[in-house]
Amino acid sequence: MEHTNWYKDAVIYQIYPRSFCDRNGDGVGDIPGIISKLDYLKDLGVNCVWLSPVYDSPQEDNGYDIANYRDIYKPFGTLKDFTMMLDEMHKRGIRLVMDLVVNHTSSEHEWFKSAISDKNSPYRDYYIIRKGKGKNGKKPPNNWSGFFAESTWERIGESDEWYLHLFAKGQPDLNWENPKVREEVKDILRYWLDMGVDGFRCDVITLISKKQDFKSRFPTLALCGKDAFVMGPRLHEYLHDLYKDVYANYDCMTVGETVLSSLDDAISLVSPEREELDMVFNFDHTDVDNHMGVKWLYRKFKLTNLKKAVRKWQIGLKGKGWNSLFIENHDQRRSVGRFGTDDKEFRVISSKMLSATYFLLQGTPFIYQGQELGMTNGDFESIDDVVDVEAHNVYKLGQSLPILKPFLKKTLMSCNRDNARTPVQWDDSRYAGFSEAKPWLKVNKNKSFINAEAAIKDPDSTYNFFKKIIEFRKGNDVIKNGDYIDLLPRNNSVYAYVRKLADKEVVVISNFTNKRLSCKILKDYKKYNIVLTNYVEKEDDYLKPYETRVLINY
Ligand code: ISL
Repeated sequence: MEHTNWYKDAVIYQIYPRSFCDRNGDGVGDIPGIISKLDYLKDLGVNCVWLSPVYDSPQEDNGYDIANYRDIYKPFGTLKDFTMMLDEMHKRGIRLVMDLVVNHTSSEHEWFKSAISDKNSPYRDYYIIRKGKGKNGKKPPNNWSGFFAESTWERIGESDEWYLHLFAKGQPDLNWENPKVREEVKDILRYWLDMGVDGFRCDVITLISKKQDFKSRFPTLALCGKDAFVMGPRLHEYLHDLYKDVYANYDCMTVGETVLSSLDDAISLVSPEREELDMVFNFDHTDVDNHMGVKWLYRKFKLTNLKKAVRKWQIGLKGKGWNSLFIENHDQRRSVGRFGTDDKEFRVISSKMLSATYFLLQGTPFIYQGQELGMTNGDFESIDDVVDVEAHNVYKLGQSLPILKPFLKKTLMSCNRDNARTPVQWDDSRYAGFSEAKPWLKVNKNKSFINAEAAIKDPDSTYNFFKKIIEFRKGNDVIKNGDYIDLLPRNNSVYAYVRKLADKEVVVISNFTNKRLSCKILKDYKKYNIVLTNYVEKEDDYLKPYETRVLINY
């Protein structure tokens, strides 16, 4: 089947179903809730949805722990609801990309339950089970540490054997060395593709192949052993195999979440001739305000670091692969109030500035639910307001290791993942129009003025700015294929770049500070037409706080 590469013209909206819209009144979002908002999405102008997991799951990690790959988590709805949603999306010209979580299953998956209850189970080798160390194997097989601030090994009952889990205990890693596991994954992919879904966002896909020595590594602060499980030795082989046996037969797309991977890794994954993945999500730009990729270790934001990360990927992938563009997702805190911006006085202005700045880069843009409303971080008062398993593990670690306390004091509340997971604010009613019942996670008080109902009516809202920018992007060849030129790589206040295709240029000039600044570069583009901006009044040589201007010469 010919791949039309439709994703290169897509604007993708990520739905985190638990927090999107609740229609059955249980305080948890659901598929009927999504269906009820499809006209809203159509109106916004997006033409593809990435749906975070809706599969049957005990929800230890909100669905990233799957107990049955072929069914829907009951509180979200049924398979019938799902096919209706898919149908309604397609009717509106919206494609659907599912989340594919196959580095691990849930510990409630039948495979795992069988694997640990019976040594002779045919599913035993579906997982990574190793003998422990020490007397009676009471110590874990090695010292690897995982993503959720806990050991990566869990002992199987009182036995001398342990299973590997790079994430929570309830997320045992699958053993991809076993060809049966790979065939199971292919069957799962075909099941959903045959139903009509258009592609997959492949969760932590760079972790599926592990070095088989399973030896301890030199101890490190975070992710000890990562050389054994990031970009493992058989990753390319596994991905190509999926491509050849499955993706090649459908006009679908894949975007891989590639934690801790370099630009060279990415090139090796998305170069079209290799037939592995279409795009990857890299995190260089979201790591600019932390140390060593650990978000709890906050580092002051510097615009030049952001530009450096963007430059590296815009130029590095040019002609070799396709970029994904995002500044928010369900694991990141909200963008407004981040990257040097302000989520109070200049909230609307700065959210518009951020959107113009990332949306017109080369690649496929993603919008995370609520980002189009300029939604802010949660207004959590204490850890008791937070649900996320990762945050609770980190909190416990902080309690046991006082040396971490000063770091965590600031970041536990402001950086935890629930900041992006608060219920979408549809209106200013008690539960923000998300639900009739008390939601599973606290609604932000600012729903009284940040909500979709108000935003749709207000021509100056972030929402209406997004509509314009999506419209401007549509079919624009300069944005799709033009070169990227960073005009002020060393400037820490103004981000200015050109997209250029033959003699056509799109120029974006954004002030990343809350000050009015003189900006010489504006003179160079005096004759260009302003197509988008977040202020009505403009000065020739000055940028107002968080001002952005998008200019064209054609
Ligand atoms: O959010 C992170 C740390 O705070 C990331 O390291 C995150 O764990 C990593 O990007 C992998 O994320 C994906 O897989 C996880 C799941 O919890 C995340 O929601 C998902 O996006 C395990 O499936």
